[in-house]
Amino acid sequence: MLSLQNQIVLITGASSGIGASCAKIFAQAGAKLILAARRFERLEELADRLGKEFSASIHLLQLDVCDRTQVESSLQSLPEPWSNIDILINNAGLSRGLNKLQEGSFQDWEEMIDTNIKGLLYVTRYVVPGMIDRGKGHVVNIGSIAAYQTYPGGNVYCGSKAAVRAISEGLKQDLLGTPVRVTCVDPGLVETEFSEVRFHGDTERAKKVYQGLTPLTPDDVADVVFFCATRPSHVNISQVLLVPTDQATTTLVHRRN
Ligand code: NDP
Ligand code: 8X3
Repeated sequence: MLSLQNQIVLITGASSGIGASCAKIFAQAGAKLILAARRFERLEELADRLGKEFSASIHLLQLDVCDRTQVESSLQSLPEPWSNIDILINNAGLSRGLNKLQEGSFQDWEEMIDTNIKGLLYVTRYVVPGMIDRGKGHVVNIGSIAAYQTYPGGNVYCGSKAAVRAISEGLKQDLLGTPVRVTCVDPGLVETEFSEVRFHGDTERAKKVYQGLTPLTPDDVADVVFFCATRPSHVNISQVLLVPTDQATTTLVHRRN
């Protein structure tokens, strides 16, 4: 495993799924982690595990990325050794509902847009200027296959991930001439709490999403994020689309039952 000793990595949405797996792989490589999410007790449990397993150095932030004032104050009041963020993993995100647009819930729409688009923008806006000043940095955005292919009922979620794709491209263009890299990692089906959140806690419906196929694991995605973040500084992996072998498009999947 490559060493990331003394690298500071901020991961949003680290309390579950892909974010928690990213925390594990970067901790294993010796990075110092800032783990952010709303569920603080989850972060504490994760930090405890990673501390025991890898002697990881971890700073926790209870943070709702939708709250711009909170994002600003949390990031601007980071204690000195933690403020020089080298790698930002914008992972916090969610889907809510799978309704036809004409029957959609305003609250679900706002939650997705506020988290997946505006939250990502707020965190990026407060972190990237420091990267430019220090002449070093990497932003990894977790997008989705949903950015490329809209599926029925996916309307606003797919739109939010298409925005992440466009914003990642825009940031890369705006950072041209600086050493700061931008990567968008776009996974297909990954079994996490994602579908439980989408279906507002309906675990039976959530399980069916992955039934009969072998989905990606959050560790599979973290592996890719880690690979992108550990290339030589002249190499920028701009986009990665990774899907389960059982998935060809958002809607074309192979199920064995
Ligand atoms: P999980 O539901 O397991 O994890 C989502 C994470 O985002 C949690 O840690 C949650 O923490 C955090 N989060 C949600 N809202 C906020 C908020 N307002 N402020 C801070 N943190 C927040 O799902 P995944 O791990 O699957 O999702 C991670 C990312 O991957 C998302 O952006 C998702 O869109 C994307 N993705 C997922 C795929 C999948 O199939 N699972 C495929 C493609 C992309 P907390 O609730 O504690 O705040
Ligand atoms: C998550 C993957 O296909 O459920 O972004 O939208 S999908």
